[in-house]
Amino acid sequence: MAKTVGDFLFDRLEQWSVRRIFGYPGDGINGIVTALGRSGDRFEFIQVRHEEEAAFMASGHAKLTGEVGVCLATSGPGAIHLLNGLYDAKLDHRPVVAIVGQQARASLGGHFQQEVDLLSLFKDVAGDFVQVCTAPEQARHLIDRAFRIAKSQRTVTAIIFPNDVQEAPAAEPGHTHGTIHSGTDYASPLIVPREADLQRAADILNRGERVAMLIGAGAASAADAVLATADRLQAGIAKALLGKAVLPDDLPFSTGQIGLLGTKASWQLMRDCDTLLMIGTTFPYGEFLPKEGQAKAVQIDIDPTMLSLRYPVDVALHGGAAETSKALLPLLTAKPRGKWRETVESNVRDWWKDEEARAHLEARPLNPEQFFWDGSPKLPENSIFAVDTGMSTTFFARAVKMRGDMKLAISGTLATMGPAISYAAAAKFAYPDRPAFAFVGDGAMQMLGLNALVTVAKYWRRWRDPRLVIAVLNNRDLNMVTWELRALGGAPKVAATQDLPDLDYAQYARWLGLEGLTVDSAAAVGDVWDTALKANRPVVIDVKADPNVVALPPHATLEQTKNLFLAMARGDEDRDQVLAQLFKQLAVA
Ligand SMILES: Cc1ncc(C[n+]2csc(CCOP(=O)(O)OP(=O)(O)O)c2C)c(N)n1
Ligand SMILES: [Mg+2]
Repeated sequence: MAKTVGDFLFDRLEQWSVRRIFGYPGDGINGIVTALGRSGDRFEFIQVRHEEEAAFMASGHAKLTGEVGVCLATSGPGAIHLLNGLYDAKLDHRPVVAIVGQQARASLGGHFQQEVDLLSLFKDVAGDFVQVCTAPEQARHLIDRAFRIAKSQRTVTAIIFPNDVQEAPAAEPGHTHGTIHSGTDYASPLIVPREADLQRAADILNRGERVAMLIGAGAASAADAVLATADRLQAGIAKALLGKAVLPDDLPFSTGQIGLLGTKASWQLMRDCDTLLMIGTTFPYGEFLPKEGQAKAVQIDIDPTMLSLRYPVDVALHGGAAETSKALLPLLTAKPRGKWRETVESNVRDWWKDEEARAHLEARPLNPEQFFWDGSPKLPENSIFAVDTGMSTTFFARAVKMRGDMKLAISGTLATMGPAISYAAAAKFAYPDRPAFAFVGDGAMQMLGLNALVTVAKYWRRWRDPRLVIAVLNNRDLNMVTWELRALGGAPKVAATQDLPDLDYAQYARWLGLEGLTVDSAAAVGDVWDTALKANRPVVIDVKADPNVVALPPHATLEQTKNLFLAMARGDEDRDQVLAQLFKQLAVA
């Protein structure tokens, strides 16, 4: 049989080194699905429950491997379901290619069933490249460009295939006027700023007496150079959430996370520094950075659109994190160890002491922070973590210490609920020998996690190391937003919007053939971790968490504290428990 455009698509995906495709079928992509069926074992197709999962898995794959993630969905509803996961990848600058179906060319514009204007739908999320394949000859350059643009610009691209084109005979472009002749290679560059600009940056950093560094996910390949720089400048290093795995958390001069879920030591670092060096970060909250004018600043970013955006820097270096930091290093003069570094280190020690005390404050039935703190030293050095949006993010950010070769996927900029189990499952496909962990709120679990768990149940036997531990923070509340209502809005908890139904997540896991555990007391935390880490299949731990454990920002402002008390005074239904927890915490810090 002559090759169809669908067959050609898979040949070309293979040339772009694609091995795994996350997706869901529909008659809008029947011509692609049948070609996949003919493609032998060249691809691993991962069937999800919901197309949003497929997009989260593609995004997670890209976040964890650095490769392009690929997702496939049908026309209309399938394409629409992809959107949130695609935005997650786009906003965190990760390469994902979405392949979707469309109605036949002849029916377009006919208000036909499942006909959605997909170019308009994807125009924002895949604004860097989204095209309809209207002729077989077009397939080659649309695929090549979708991949090259996604890779080189670290963004999301999309190709839309009408279903009759999928089944049409494949065709190469002719050698005539107006034909396009594309190819598949892409080699990413090393980008290094000019010597004179590096010198300007070095002059600032050399003059600084109290240097702070802030690193993000963009510094992932630059860990050695970052450490050498910090050593030379006697700097303290704070980490944006997405940069948490870049450096281990036991460095005495690393202040850990920054921001609302960050540490007091990071806040002190930024408050007291006279010089700031930012590398590979788009950390959004300006109020946690030095006040304008307080610090001289240098920034390094491979994406020029992210330069001088959070703090008006004196030198904005467009360059790769590793190669630029390395080029800068010989221009930096070594500072002697002095009071600044000592203060940073003593703040870090104080922070960890307070954090340990906070994690062990009594709560009913269990202080969720303790679950994270006590689990942290038990986690293998090659663990891969996926953290959902909610209080898990805060507790993970503060209480889990990165070590060894740990990796992390989080929805940073979109901060969407729902991706953690999909990220973790994508991790297990990409790194089947490494244990993975998903930390998920009960809201996120009910939103998409219950479905994603079915996907886990379908595939886990393929993983050489079957350990995938899913910890559900069961607080029967959309807790993070409840705290936001209280501390930012001065409003009491609104039960109608915030309360969640209780479910037995452990029982649900067992029902799917997975292991299910429940922990509801401080004394049982160690054992539940040990049991989960020894399991011979994926495990769900139902963590019965106290929703009234306060996670205050590192330096709760007067305004936030006032709001919290106002919310209580206005009749918050959990007032007594919240105040009791709050006073316990205030006694620590
Ligand atoms: C898709 C989506 N919807 C709503 C939100 C707003 N939001 C952020 S955190 C949160 C609460 C999450 O609740 P849960 O998963 O139970 O975690 P918890 O904070 O209770 O630990 C909500 C509703 C969001 N970020 N993403
Ligand atoms: Mg919750």
